[in-house]
Amino acid sequence: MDLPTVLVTGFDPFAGNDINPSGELARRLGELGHPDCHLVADVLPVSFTRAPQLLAAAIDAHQPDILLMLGLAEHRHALTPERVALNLADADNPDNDGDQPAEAPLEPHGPAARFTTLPVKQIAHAIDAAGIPAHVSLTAGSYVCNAVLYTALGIAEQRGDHGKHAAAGPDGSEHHQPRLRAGFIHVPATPQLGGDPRFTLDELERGIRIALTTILGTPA
Ligand code: PCA
Repeated sequence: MDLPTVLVTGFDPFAGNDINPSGELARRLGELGHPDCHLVADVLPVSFTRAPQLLAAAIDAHQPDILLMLGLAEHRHALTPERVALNLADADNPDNDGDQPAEAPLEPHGPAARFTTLPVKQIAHAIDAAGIPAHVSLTAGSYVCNAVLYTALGIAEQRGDHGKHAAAGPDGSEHHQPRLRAGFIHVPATPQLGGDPRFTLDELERGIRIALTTILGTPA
């Protein structure tokens, strides 16, 4: 049986930090892999314009069955799978391109919100049960992480929710795209960033591996 393809993404450092644990985790998982899937990884720029574009290109290139995006939420004290992405760009700080949108829609004609298609409660319970603080977060905020989640869920909707289906290719031919299950987990600051000493990169990696195992173990 073919193993499912999982795309894990993280982000570059931002807001004056030298590192972003989400990018480090994506790189690490891409190098080490996971026994139950074909794991590919990408690190996205913290840019309202470029991150959604590069994410869409990575989805096109890898055709994943599952997309797990990671980002840093410096002031949270747990791993937090996100329930909802909002059609809103409202930044307290400029992104890495110097853009700072205020109260702007991400897609002028898009829905107000899109819901993740990952089992967020099961993910949070499984991580928490392994001794790593985790809980479901209602929204991914209104910065770049929310923007990529909103974009990804829009792409996933276009692929349909009913398993493999035919889609017309650019040349009019039909090809099959796998259903895409997509979601986002914010990770807390590591000790290097002044975070809780418990949240070492190793421990965050353990938590994300539990999330992957949980996702892979739930039906598509
Ligand atoms: N966290 C930011 C953007 C990049 C990241 O790692 C966010 O929560 O939107």
